[in-house]
Amino acid sequence: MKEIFKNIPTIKYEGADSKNPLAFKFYDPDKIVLGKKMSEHLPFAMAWWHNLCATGADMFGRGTADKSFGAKEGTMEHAKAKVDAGFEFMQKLGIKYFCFHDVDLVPEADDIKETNRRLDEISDYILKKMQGTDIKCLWGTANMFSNPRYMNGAGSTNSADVYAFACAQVKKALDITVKLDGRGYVFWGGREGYETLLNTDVAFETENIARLMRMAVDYGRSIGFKGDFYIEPKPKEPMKHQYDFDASTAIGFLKAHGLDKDFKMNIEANHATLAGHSFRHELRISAINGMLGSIDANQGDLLLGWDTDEFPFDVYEATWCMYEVLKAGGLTGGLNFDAKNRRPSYTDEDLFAGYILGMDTFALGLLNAVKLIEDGRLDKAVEDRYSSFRNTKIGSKILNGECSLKELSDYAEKLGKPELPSSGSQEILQNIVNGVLFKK
Ligand code: XUL
Ligand code: CO
Repeated sequence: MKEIFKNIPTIKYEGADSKNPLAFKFYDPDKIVLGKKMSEHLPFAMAWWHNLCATGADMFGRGTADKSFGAKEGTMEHAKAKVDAGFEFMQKLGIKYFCFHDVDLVPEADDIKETNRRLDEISDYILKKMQGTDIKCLWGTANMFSNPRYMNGAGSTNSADVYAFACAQVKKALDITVKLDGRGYVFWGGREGYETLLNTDVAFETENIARLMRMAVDYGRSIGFKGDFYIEPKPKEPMKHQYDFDASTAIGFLKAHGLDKDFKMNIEANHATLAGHSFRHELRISAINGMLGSIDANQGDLLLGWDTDEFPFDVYEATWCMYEVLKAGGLTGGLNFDAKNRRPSYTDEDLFAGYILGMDTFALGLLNAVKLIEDGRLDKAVEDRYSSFRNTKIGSKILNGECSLKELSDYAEKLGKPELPSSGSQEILQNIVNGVLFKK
């Protein structure tokens, strides 16, 4: 097999003192952390779309990066060259998983029968590539937002024929995901939302989305898919309002439609901040509902109001992410870098450097989270903060559901005036965090 990234060696762990831009400084895959290899805590995945397809084009200019990989774009030779490039990339970085949309893999034809034939051909090719490696599929999905037919969404479309096409794409993407033994299947809302309520029947559209998901679950289980389905919440962009606004909204939707046993959340950092939440908030809401499945690891720019999909660089954010993940007992999914190089970073070296940055940032996040958990003071502070519910008679009665509103009212009247709650101690806790993280 011809080497594609000829100037890039296999990326190794060299430690924090290394000045080599093509080496890991913190990600040491075999290092044991809390009894598990770092690589097991951090199941990193490559996103086919950003890494092998996107060239840096934006609405003001065409791409800057060459992703032809020696083949003519729009051909099956190119589709295969992308597979070769992707596997070489993952092997050089020691990445064990990949994620894809159907049309990341092959150029979409005018007729869906031909697109599906191409998908069969490329998935045979990928399957062959996977043999003899330890590379696996994290999740697959169908792109139901790029083609003009999805201008009004897929499940939320007003056209029954377009709805049928969306179902056809989901069916095929599930077939391919199962064929590649994927751990999960993702629904990102795409254009499932609306531009104006003047022309929109929200109840109708959300029922139709649920119907599509129910059919996907039934079909997936019928062909032996044992993994999780995921919703990837996002509040806006491309639509003004998207139905899967955030984790709470998506979880409520799943419960209302009886889909919560088959679905979990795929939380993306940049989507969380677009929803006006922290990444950590979205992870916590998912975790307390038993629905923290997988993560799209990236970050946004707080000065920009859109989905910039940057590589993770913020070590505090990665620390809180891994804190939540460890507390939740790990991920059944993985950490997919739904991230792209900035437009002026267009070289092969930049492509690898983005992943090295993301992997090192998450390795630091993991090590930091372990330090904070082992220190124990944050846990203790949270526990102590609610102690009045455990250490007093009235508190325990409330927790056990043994009080009526009337009894509590009588209790309050007897008391006359409660003491103020204990201090929130936020600044003390923040000092503890820095003390633990930056201890020499
Ligand atoms: C878009 C986004 C998607 C999903 C998969 O904002 O995050 O790439 O991850 O459809
Ligand atoms: Co994403």
